[in-house]
Amino acid sequence: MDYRINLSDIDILQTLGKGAYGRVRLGCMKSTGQYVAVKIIKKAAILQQKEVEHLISEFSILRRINHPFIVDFKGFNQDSRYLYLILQYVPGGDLFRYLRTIGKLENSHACIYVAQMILALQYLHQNNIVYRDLKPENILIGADGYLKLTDFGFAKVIEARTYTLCGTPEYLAPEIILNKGHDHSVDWWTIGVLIFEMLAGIDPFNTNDPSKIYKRILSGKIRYPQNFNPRAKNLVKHLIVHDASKRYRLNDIKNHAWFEEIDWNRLLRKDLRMPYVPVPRDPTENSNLGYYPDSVNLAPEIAPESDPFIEW
Ligand code: ISQ
Repeated sequence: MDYRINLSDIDILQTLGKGAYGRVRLGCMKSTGQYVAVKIIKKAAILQQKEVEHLISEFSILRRINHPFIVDFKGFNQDSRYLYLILQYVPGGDLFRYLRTIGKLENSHACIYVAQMILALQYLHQNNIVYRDLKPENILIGADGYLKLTDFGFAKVIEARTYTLCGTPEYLAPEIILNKGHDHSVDWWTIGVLIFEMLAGIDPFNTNDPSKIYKRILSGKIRYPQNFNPRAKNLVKHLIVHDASKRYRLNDIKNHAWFEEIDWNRLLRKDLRMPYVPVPRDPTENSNLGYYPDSVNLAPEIAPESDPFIEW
């Protein structure tokens, strides 16, 4: 399947978000009126080899995955200056903004939100992808109130664990025999941080002095607010664990008492009631997604043959 989408088929509208790579703008498919999100990446900003690799990896991951709690990939294009990733438009804003607006989440709401991210990570891990960048900014709220994970710029494809089937076993490390890749475990740490932030309204390592943040993470000390749900606290204590081999992983997490109320199968089928459903609105009218000046010039451009195109 060819994912190339003609940019001349899209009206490019206001900016939805900004990052180091460039920005995400709202687009409207001229033929259908359907909204899309267009992630615009400035080639000049990604000249370092590592960043090019991240981008190629983001693209190759997005094109092969499909999950209810992950933003849908629609296509891509490029011209001499920009790369364009065309994604599903998710209208409810991101969880960062939502959290800052309402302060913190009720326990049952946090639980059902985190559960969706666990299913998204489970799916990615099953497909040998580690996400590595879970945070409220990367979680969008869909029109139906279900969440969508976005931004695969840091996601990494890891080696499929097939070593045990080939080669001699004498040299196999226990974590390979036991299929306990430490790669996945970084995502379970971030689930712990996410649970804390949703319930406390602030991340567990927050400090006024940004230079102290690494020290705080490495110190391992976390202070829980008084009213922090005890089951959630128990779970976080098993996730924010320095020794990755001792950290809870998928089954420990899904079977934890904090998720007692969650019917994982019904959740995956989107057969549960969501705590918050965004009010439908015209996305081109003063959005709740924040104001970013639309300074990127998107005049359609036909690229000359010699352009430094990136081969996907
Ligand atoms: C889709 N819809 C709204 C905002 C977005 C931001 C980043 C990536 C995809 C998005």
